Amino acid sequence: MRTAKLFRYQLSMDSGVVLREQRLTEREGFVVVLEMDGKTGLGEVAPLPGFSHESIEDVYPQLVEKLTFWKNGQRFDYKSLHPSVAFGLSMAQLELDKCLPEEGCYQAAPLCSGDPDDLLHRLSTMTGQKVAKVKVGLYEPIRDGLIVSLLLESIPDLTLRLDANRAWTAEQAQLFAKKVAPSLRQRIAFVEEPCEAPGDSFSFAINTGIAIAWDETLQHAVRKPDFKLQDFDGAKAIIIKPTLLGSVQDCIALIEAAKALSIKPIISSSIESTIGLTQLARLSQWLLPDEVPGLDTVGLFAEQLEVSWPGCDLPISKLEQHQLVWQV
Ligand code: OSB
Ligand code: MG
Repeated sequence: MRTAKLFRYQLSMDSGVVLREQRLTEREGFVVVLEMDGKTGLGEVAPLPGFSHESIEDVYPQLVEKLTFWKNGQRFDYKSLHPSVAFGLSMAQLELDKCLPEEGCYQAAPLCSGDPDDLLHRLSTMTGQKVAKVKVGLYEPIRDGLIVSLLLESIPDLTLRLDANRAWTAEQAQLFAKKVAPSLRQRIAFVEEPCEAPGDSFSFAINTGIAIAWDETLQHAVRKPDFKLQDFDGAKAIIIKPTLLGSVQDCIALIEAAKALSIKPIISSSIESTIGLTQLARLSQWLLPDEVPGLDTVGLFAEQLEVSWPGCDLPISKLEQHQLVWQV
């Protein structure tokens, strides 16, 4: 006996969350609940406005169609689905099949988008590998360079991941690099997407010796039919955001391809609720046990959904309190 339910959730965000110059006051998405032979699998389908190409309205008919097929005994086929739908359905199926190990990596790289004192405080309580992520490109590149140097000099065992979200011109990226002494540059694990043009990001890496990672460039490229990861081997790392990329199987294939090219894959959040976020933590622990994932986004919310992120004391709203929009 198979049943499928589709919930539509709305979660309030912490007040100051800004994405692509837009304030995000509320996060919306669907949660799929599959039940079969007393087992349950959950999957989150939550296109991220400004990042996903599909909208929340686009995903609903695909979900209803695929869940109807599933109810009738068919297997999911993830080809030609919106990435967020492929991710959510494949995750629900994986959980139903008990193929997603329980253990998760909840030690996400702490995210800092302004106050270095706040980050210093959080890092002082961190055990193990000290990795943090700092958003750059929001202020003057020289100021970013000075803050990065200050952090690296204050904490000798700290490694930083920086994310510029393509904010810099080639010249601005150069101004940033000039403020970071060459002896400190290896402790920048990578800068995600320093420049608007991927070619400029690549030149930045060559000229400064500071490694780069592809995020937007990768999310964009995987949509093309002739995509080959080999074409992106100028980067030290790739940021894997399953909600923007597709099924768990596609993510695994990309991780394997990256490993073969000695590119570090990093599983990261697209601001999923705690349902999707804890599954990403489990996926990361399973596939990349030695890598700290980029999942420090629970703090952007004002509430958790159904399950708790370890150590997070935000209130939890239960799935049943949200709208059950469809079931079969
Ligand atoms: O800028 O990389 C981004 C989340 C949603 C959309 C865009 C971004 C992010 C993150 C996730 O930064 C957290 C992380 O990668 O550590
Ligand atoms: Mg990024």
